[in-house]
Amino acid sequence: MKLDHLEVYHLSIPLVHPFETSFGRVHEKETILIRAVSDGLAGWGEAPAAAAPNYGYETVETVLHVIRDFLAPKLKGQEIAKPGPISDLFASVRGHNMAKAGVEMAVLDLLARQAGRPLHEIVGAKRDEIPTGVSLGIEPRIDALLKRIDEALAAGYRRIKVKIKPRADADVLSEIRKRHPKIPLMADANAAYTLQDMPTLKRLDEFDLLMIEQPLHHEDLVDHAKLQKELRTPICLDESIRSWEEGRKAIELGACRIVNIKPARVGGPFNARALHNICAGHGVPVWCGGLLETGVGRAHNIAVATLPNFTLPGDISASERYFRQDVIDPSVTVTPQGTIRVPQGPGLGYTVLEDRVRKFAVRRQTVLS
Ligand code: OSB
Ligand code: MG
Repeated sequence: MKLDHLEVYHLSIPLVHPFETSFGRVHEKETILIRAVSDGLAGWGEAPAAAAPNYGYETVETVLHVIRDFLAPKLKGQEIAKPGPISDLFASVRGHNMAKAGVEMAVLDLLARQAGRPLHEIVGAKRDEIPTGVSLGIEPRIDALLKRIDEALAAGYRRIKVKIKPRADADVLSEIRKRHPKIPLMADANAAYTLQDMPTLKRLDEFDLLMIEQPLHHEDLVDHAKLQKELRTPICLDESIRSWEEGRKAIELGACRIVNIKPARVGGPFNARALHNICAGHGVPVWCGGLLETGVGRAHNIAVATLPNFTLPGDISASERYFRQDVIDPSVTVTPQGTIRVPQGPGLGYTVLEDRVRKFAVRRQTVLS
């Protein structure tokens, strides 16, 4: 298979509810969708970078630049025989994992549709259903957060994750535990602490959290290992793990006991699978994180999350929690049991609504033709 056409859409979609983390608050999701075409069939991928380089250094601008000027030229005239880690072709481009992931996803969806097979049969495993949870942003008022927790529990979600930051941590968790002493609960700090905050971080042990996600610097492993020795609560790494090699090093150092796998963060679904396998080999459980993706990225995440070592409920929640209108049909829904049914149709298993994509697109560019 050779690509006839590759195009990139920059979308801006209003969020149903603003999302606040330790690094800031967003009211809309900016993202890049990639459409790959061969023989009249299209495949879709997503590079869910944001407008600003807060979670990672990539932004919608850098994704567009890197795909257009460096990745797309490598695909020109290239024969792609079968689904696989297309990001190998991009090895000479350092970093920019989200850009690489978005292209790999689009090509993978296209090949899967050509073969008439669902994505999860190619990059994941045979599974009908995956358990899932929610990630709740920081709220200016604790009552608002407690209400959102109640709603998520009533909807069936199996695990609650809340964002924390210095001075909005132990008190918040204490209020949650007063109301819900037993629910599966975790906290994500998005790199907001340092080892100087050891007393605060040690206090979090009293809340029986499933884990604390990325407490320290976004590229750190060594200090996380020091911290893990002092904590009863397992550390889960997100930002710090950008490849399966880093996953291996983190585990060998004792920097974490759990890994959040985001296919976009690690350069695509096949790198995500390699990271999953390394973790499985070390007995380290994983779960699938998210980056407020549209249905396109969400469907790719669902496929990867069917792999057997995704034993913990992740952050893949229903489309309606994020967007009034998603770009796929049907939108992603969650059962009253807190699971997502894995779609069985070819490729993503959802129809990409191209008129919706155009509606939310602020920019569109052909990068290969
Ligand atoms: O750290 O997991 C994170 C959203 C944006 C950037 C970083 C993170 C998140 C989330 C939400 O926690 C995940 C989601 O619901 O898609
Ligand atoms: Mg995180």
